[in-house]
Amino acid sequence: MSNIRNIVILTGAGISAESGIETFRGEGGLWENHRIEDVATPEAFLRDPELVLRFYDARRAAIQQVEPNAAHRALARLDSKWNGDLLIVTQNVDDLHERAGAKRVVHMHGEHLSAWCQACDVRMPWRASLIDRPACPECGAAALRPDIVWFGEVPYHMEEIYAALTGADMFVSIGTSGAVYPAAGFVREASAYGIRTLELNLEKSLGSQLFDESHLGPAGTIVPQWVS
Ligand code: BJW
Repeated sequence: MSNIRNIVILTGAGISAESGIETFRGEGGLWENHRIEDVATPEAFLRDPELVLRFYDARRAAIQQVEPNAAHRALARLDSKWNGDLLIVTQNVDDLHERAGAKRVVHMHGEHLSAWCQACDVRMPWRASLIDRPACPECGAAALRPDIVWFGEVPYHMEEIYAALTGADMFVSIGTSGAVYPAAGFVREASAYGIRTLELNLEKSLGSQLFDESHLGPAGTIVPQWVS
């Protein structure tokens, strides 16, 4: 990586799989027989808020019981020693990159440990349940929801992400199936800018053929190998 100065690293559910968090589209990727596309939408929340809040309460509780793995720790090491620009863009809503020590992380699909009041538009740290529709501590309205980007909503930090991508020398995609846009399109955009692209994944993703290079294997093994 001697000629590489600026890196954008995209991570997906696969990087947290070895910490014990299930991926969305693999085996066991259904929750009570609901596909993620059926519970992670504003329409689902309007139709059946109890179902959606129960889903997120269970996931919020679960991520607080797991630990970062070797792949999160390897990226945190890279983050701390890297002299150029480095940005970890995660689609994940867990906090495992931060708990491993990474500093330069943006959560494009939101965060489990945050709640968003739709009445006063304030976001606040949140570790407990939301199912009882507690009042917003800021404005008192019963309008809190998970601070998660659902299908049809605009992902967070897009300006910062595209600015980093256009200035990058290398784009690395780790543990994502390439099924969900706009993240799935980053490799095409990176290639169009002439940026070197690398995929690290358990199996070939949907856009695998678009990468310059692809290494297959568990993230806990191949990410530390790449970083070292
Ligand atoms: C391992 C491993 C190990 C396993 N080691 N690897 C038609 C065409 C194109 C686009 C659209 C369309 N119709 C609608 C759209 C847009 C839509 C979309 O993409 N839909 C698709 C289903 C087609 N996208 C949106 O609506 C987004 N918003 C948007 O586009 O706004 C417009 C806009 C964009 C930009 C600027 C301005 C406007 C919003 C998407 C929100 C996604 N939200 C979710 C849920 C939140 C989290 C939660 O509830 O917990 O985010 S969906 C879910 O999928 C989650 C994930 O972040 C996301 C991606 O999944 P990921 O991470 O790739 O996981 P998996 O399970 O799919 O894959 C895991 C991978 O890991 C696999 O490859 C395994 O092999 C691998 N793996 N173990 C290494 N040990």
